[in-house]
Amino acid sequence: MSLRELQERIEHIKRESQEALQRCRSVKDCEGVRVTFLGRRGKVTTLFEYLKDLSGEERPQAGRLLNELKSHIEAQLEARAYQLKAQELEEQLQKERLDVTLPGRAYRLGTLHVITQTLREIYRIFQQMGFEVYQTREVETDEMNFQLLNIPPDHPAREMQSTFYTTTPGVILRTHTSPGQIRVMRERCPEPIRVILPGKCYRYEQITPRSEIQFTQVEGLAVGRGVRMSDLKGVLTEFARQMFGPETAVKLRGSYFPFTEPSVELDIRCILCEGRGCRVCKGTGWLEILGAGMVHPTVLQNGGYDPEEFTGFAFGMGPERIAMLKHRIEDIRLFLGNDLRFLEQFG
Ligand code: FA5
Repeated sequence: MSLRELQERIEHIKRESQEALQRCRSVKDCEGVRVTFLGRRGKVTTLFEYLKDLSGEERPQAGRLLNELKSHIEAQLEARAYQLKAQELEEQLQKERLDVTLPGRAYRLGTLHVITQTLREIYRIFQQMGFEVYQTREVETDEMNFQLLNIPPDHPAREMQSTFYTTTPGVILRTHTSPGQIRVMRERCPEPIRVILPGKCYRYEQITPRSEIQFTQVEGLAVGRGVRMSDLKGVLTEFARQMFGPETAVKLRGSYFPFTEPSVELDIRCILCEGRGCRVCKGTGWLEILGAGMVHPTVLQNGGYDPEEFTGFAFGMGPERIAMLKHRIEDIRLFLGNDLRFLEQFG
């Protein structure tokens, strides 16, 4: 082959390779073009074999032209492959399109149970008045739950709190949080005390819209020198106003508990009818929210305090009844009924 013929072949291959690259639809196709032209048996590679047919003067020029052709095709290949790769990526992105403006899936968070919320509100109010939260046990002894609170075995007051017994004699589920009074007094004596004792209580009772067999109570106890009934009244009035609103009217009504003397119950003016009388307050205009009184001297003594020197007040309330009044819930059984339609209202 003459130099001239070689030059023509080079021009031809250049065009041919260019056209082949234009036909490429993928990076893989480009690889095919590379093999056709630059592979070991490729069209450019085989052209180098003709160099030996040329004269000594022509050979360097022909060699240069062939090398240029090789570089040219390599560069074209690279450019086309790059272009196709970008195109493939673009197509892939289009196909797997992700719309980041779509709203995310809502993550369903649970909420605190309405009784937990009520308890926390009660803690907040009493903590502001200097009361500390003191937790005691739910499984109690008959002695703590009754006897040390001035309720001996044959006392008629036991009838008011029907008891769940365990198989262990003398061990019961507490019927109220008051046994915590004895426990905290025995632990703190002779220090002054200002605590609230929250927790679950159990009574073997008929379940009704107002009574459950498991419910919550929050007990309060203050012991010190010179603690008076007026202190109790002040604390409870403040509590009622914070819980039910600043305009809430309260009334202490004489009552009876074996572990307090005198004993009272706290009524608030009916928050539904504002005292005019309705179904909830049974026409009286008042709602009972807790029991309270001055700690009985015998109970103080059982706690280790000398009743000649110390006095105290105590109160006990039911957060379920408070939540029922606040949120106008008509049936206590809803609290433990696990009906989400009810529970979700207190989010
Ligand atoms: C007592 O349990 C006294 N220990 C309260 C007390 C403490 C008085 C300290 C004086 C000094 P009572 O049985 O009334 O009292 O219960 C107190 C509150 O617990 C009630 O007002 C009510 O809100 C709640 N309660 C009682 N029994 C049930 C029940 N079965 N279901 C739901 N709540 C109840």
